[in-house]
Amino acid sequence: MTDPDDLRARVAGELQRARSRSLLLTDAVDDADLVRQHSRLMSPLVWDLAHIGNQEEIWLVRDAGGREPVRADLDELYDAFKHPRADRPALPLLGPAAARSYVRDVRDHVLDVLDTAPLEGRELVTDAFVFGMVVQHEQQHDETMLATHQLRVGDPVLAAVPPPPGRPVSGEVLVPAGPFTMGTDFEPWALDNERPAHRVHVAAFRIDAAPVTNAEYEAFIRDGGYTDERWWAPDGWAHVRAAGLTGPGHWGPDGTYTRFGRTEPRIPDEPVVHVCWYEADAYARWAGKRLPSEAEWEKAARWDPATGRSRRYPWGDDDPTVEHANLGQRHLSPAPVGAYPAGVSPLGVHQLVGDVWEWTSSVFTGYPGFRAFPYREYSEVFFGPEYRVLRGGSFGTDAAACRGTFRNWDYPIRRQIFAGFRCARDVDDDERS
Ligand code: AVJ
Ligand code: FE
Repeated sequence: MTDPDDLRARVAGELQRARSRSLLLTDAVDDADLVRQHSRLMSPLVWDLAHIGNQEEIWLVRDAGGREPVRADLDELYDAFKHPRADRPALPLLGPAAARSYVRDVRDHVLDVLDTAPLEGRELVTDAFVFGMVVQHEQQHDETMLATHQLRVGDPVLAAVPPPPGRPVSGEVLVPAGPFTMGTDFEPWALDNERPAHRVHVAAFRIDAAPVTNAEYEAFIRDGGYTDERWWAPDGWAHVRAAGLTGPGHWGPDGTYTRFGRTEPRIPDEPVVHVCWYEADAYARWAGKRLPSEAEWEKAARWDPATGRSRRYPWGDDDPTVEHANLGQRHLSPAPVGAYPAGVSPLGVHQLVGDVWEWTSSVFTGYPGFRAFPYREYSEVFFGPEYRVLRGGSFGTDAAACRGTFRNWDYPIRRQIFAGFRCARDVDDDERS
């Protein structure tokens, strides 16, 4: 059992870390940029900021704390289900100064609640879970705001050290047939869709040892991949032509890409990013492979052949450090393949966590025995065939919102998120042993 005061200190530290990041992302631009909509797919940054505060008020000030509302009148404005992103700029939103002061007020109340919160108790999870959920909510919106920064036009305003160098990694890793434990009952901050733990039988398969790189993806384009219907799912073919796609998002002519306002030569051994599910699916077919299912991805990431146990992360049960994975906006790009030898899985698969979200072939559904917690709108209302699951987190994902069990989802046409992929392949009967 963790001492409640240690847990309190840890929660306070995580809340502070998330807030520093939110402020970094919103203080980096001027007020005109904060209220502007940089893409119809995204909210104005000032909406994200106040929405973070409003969710924190609802879950921690009112629900966990039992306190009076700070600003009950804001609930409607910042309810993501009431207003699609495209409509948010037209709302009577709090301006930059008012939004900043609102999130500060809410946070003051929350730290007060945290001082006396029992942080233990409930049936499914402890009270600390609600704090963990709010930390993850802020970090998830911070990643969304980072994606908005990528769509923003103008001079660069973000800076970071470059990622560590790569080393050659290629080929595939055989994952033998057999059951493994998918999902979790133990991970304290796991969200409802990661629960419960359940056994899944997975047939033998091969998975790429590293994510698909820019150089590999360029070969697909050079081979006419975007104009050859054979490689595309029917809906994907319709989309690629209607949208006029010719390569990943933010790629320019002459081998460049633009990220966070800087145009640079593409790095060949860096994982490709800003591709939609249809592009990943088409590449895989062209390569004679397919996308891994979610269960395959998680088995490759968590299953330890020595013990048969599922680990928290590919490298073991320890929380991520900068040696393990490219997470948390420490760098402003994916790292080249082979850059994280300390993060490799027991079977030898690299960079499953961090760098780029990885598209899987799976649609988003609840695990057997799923129970919505603490609200249906986090996951359950998204279950269904229209969303594909992504795994592993990106360079923009904070460790607080990233685990071997963590599930993300988006529409198959979307590529504003930091998404790439790796491929998998069935094992032929004569190869099985
Ligand atoms: C899990 C990233 C798809 O951003 O829509 C934020 C996370 N849920 N606020 C999203 C979320 C409510 C969610 N994703
Ligand atoms: Fe939200």
